[in-house]
Amino acid sequence: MEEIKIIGIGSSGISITNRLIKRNLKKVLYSVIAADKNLLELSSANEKLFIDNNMGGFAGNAKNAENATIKYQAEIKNLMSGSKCVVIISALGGGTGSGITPFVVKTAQEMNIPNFAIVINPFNFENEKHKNNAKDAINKIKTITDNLFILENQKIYEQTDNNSTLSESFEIIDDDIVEILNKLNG
Ligand SMILES: Nc1nc2c(ncn2[C@@H]2O[C@H](COP(=O)(O)OP(=O)(O)OP(=O)(O)O)[C@@H](O)[C@H]2O)c(=O)[nH]1
Ligand SMILES: [Mg+2]
Repeated sequence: MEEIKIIGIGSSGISITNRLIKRNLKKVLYSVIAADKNLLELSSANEKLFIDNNMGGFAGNAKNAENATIKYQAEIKNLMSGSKCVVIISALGGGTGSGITPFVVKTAQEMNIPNFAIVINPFNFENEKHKNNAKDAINKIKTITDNLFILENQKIYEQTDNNSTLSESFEIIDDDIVEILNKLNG
């Protein structure tokens, strides 16, 4: 495989890709799609797509995020066009990640670009809205593709000590993502 394009979605997608970029992985390019303008400015990704809703995010409303994103389909196609393979990454639960990720996967499928989705389920302590957003998004993605990897943020609790920062803790999930990317990159 020549080159993977990673597309990080939502606030989590920005944070995850920022940490992955520091690992200097070979044969990987980065894009992000998010509604949080301030966080987007802190993104080190090669390409950034801002979904403008004047609120910096969709405050957990996946339906609103999906509706707002439909009019950006041309820009999303632009991000992916010419790619040998795209890997769409998001921690689910919030509005942006849960609402937009299925739409981006569907768009990749429509473009006949080989694509994989890596999604992360919310922690057990998160509210029902977050859990339902994640469930709905996963169910939708499953109707679009079989190339779906599901990781669990809850795993972090089993593997960290109390002295770790949240960002250090998330690296446990990043490690799993890198393992998947290495497999895909052959
Ligand atoms: N593994 C991992 N999970 C994260 C990270 N940052 C946030 N999350 C989780 O991601 C989930 C969704 O949160 P956000 O990414 O902030 O939500 P969003 O997609 O931006 O959605 P809205 O802000 O509601 O529009 C939450 O369950 C967080 O715990 C990260 O860096 N790594
Ligand atoms: Mg957000």
